[in-house]
This record gives sequence, structure tokens and C-alpha cells, in this order.
Amino acid sequence: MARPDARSRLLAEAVDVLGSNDTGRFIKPGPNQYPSQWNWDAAFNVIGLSHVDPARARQEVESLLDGQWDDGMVPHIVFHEPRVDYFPGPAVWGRAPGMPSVPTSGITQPPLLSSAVSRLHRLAPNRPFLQRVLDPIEHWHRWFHRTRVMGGLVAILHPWESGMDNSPRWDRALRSLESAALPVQRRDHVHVPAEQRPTDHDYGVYLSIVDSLRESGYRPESGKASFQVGDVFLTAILSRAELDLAGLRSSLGHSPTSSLDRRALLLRGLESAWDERMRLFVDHGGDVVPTIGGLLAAYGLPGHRSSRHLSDGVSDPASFGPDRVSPWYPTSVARSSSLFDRRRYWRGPVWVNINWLTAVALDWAGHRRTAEALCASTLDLIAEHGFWEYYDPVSGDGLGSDRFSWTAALTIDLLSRSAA
Ligand code: 9WN
Repeated sequence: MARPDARSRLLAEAVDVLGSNDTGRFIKPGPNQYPSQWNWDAAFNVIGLSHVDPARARQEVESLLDGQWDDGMVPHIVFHEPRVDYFPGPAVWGRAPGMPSVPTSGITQPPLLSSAVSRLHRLAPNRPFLQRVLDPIEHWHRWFHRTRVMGGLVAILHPWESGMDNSPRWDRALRSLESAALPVQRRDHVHVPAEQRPTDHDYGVYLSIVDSLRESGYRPESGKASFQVGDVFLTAILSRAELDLAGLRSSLGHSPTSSLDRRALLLRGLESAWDERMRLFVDHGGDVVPTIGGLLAAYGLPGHRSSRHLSDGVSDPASFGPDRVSPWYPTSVARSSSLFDRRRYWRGPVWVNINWLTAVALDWAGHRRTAEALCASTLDLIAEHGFWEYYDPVSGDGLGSDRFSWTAALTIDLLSRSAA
């Protein structure tokens, strides 16, 4: 990726992918598989757009916030177009108290939005925009603290809330749950081969959790949720998001104190979840499996010893690192694990958003060379194989959706970083 013409070609292609998924109102994660607006996808898209079209980036933030619930939750999907070829769509999620007029799902996703807005603000400051969006974002953060923070970790009530849907971290918590009946043809198999997606059993369980959440208006009484895990990765994302929100508040002359207080609680939760023997952060109520999500919680604690293990883990072929036969990394599950499955969704493949977050975490912790090597490898992977949702770590084959938005958006950011 050193040649300037190859870099400018990749940049032009990335801008083209994002543009082709842009409906004008929101950016689809992928052209066919994901026809609505997803929460953390929107944040990654904002990070890329900040470099090339800040006005469009601001619009993406505001269109996501159109889906905010009265209680503050920003949902994982906003169905701006209610007739949508996605299952489970608006009819399955139904209506619930506090849902806005635009249909949405009833659960959330990793809260990266203030971190994306902070990057946008650094590149293209716009005070009136910040004045509009900071209160809604803070309302969301407060919702997490009011309803989901337990023992210093953020509890997820559905694997989809983690963003890493079928990660083996959730296997045990899912094991006792019933699998709901599926539609005759799974819509997610129309565009992506079945062996790259969660199994029918897992998908049926995801639907049965939606069914039981819907019965409680998505607000189950404490202790009554059928699935509940304290997620270290989501906690790390929120702890950084609080720091970024505090910075944005200060830039408007507001007090950052409440964000910083909330963050302090999460940092204590993360520190107590670190297991030195396993070299992993351990979720509350999840499985202890070597996944990148468990290690990448180091993103929330840059001065902590876990950052060194993140640097070692992504370099070590026995964990998440590359070797001669399997050059692309980090794998989403350690190669040495019996659960490693190189083509199935969050159980082995390489994901560009994870590579990006890993590089950011390594940078903050001072592991610059590991971060640079990872960024270079990620750009090579995309240049050689295209803008896919995820990749086979052995062959580099693209998996899931082609022309995937966050892969394109983060390519733009990675290119600007290595040009600096
Ligand atoms: C369910 C949109 C989303 C991502 C998630 C990814 C996948 C959805 C699905 O796609 O999840 O939310 O249908 O599989 O796991 O991280 O936000 O790109």
C-alpha cells in the first residue's frame, strides 16, 4: 500500500462504496443484506465521512438520533424505510412505549457515537451541531447507567447488542434458551451463504429473546431478562465514549464532570474484570473463551497492563496473530481455540472495524509499531480482496456482504492516518 497511485485508487473506491450505500437519509451498512441504519455502523461511517464530507457526517449523526427513545436509548436499528427486506423487521419488533414515530428495534448497540463526533469535531468543528447533539448523546449514556450498569459492567440483553452477535462469549448464556420457529427462508441467507452466518439454532434463539423482550416492552424487570451478560467490550466502548463526551462538553464551555464520574465507575468495573492468568477481560455471566472482544476491552483502559497483552496477542500466531499460512489478522477467536471457525461470522474471521479499534487502542497505549503494522496489513487486505463485511484469515476471501460501508469508511480513516 506504499504506492501513492494505489492509495488514491483505494480512497476513490472507498468513497464510491459509501456513496453507493447512501440513501440520502442514512447509509446502509451493505447494499442488500442490511437495508436500514445500524447504530455502531453509523458511528464508523461518521469517522470516515469526517475526512471527505463533514456535512454528510453530521447528517448521519442526526438521522441516527431520530431513532432515540424517550428514555434515552438509541436503538440498534432505525428503520427509516418501514417496508424493508430485512428479518426481523419492524413487524417483528412491534411498537412499545417510548419508541419514536420512526420504527426501530428495541435494543441498543455499542455506543461509539460520541467518539465519532469527537473525531468529526476535531476535523470540522461546528458549534451549533454540537449544541444539538450532545444532550441526546448524554441522555443515551445516562440510560446505560440508569438501566444497564451492574457491578461496573454494562449488561447486554441480546447478543445483537454486543455487535458481535454469535461470538462464543455468549454460548453458555444462550444454551438453556429455546429456539423460536424461523421463517421458511432466512432473509440473511438470500445474499450470504449459510456457512458464513449464525446457525439456524442460534438465529432461532436470537428471535426467541426478541419475543420475550417484546412482551415486556423491551424493559424487563430487573433479573427477569432471558439473556443478560455484563459485556466487557461494550463497557470499554462506553468508558471511552464518556471521555470523548467530556472533551466535547469542555469545548462548549460546559462542565465535563458527570461524564467523568460515570467513566470512573466503568473503569473500576473493567479493572476488576481483567483476568491476568487468562490474559483476558472476563464478561459477567459469559463464557471464558479467547476472543478478540475479550482482549480488546483494553481499548477502555490505555494505561493498563492489558494493552501489552493486546499487543502480544495480535502478534502471536497461537492467539490472534498472523503466520505463514494464515496471514490476515487479528482473528475474532484465537486460532488455537477449538471454537475457531475461519468463515463463520464472529467465530474466527477478521473484521475491519475490530482492526481499526485495535489499532486505536494500541496507539493510545504507546504500541505504535504494532498499530502501524496492523493498519498496513488491513489496507493490504482491503486492496487485495475488496470492501467486505469480514474476511477469511487464511485466504483473505471476502465474506458476508460485499461493498460494506464501515470497511470503506475506516479505509478512508486508515489512509489519512498513514498519510500523516
Ligand atoms: C444484527 C450491520 C450489523 C452490525 C453487527 C453485525 C450484523 C446484524 C445481523 O450486522 O448484525 O444486528 O443481521 O447479523 O453483527 O455488528 O452492526 O452491519
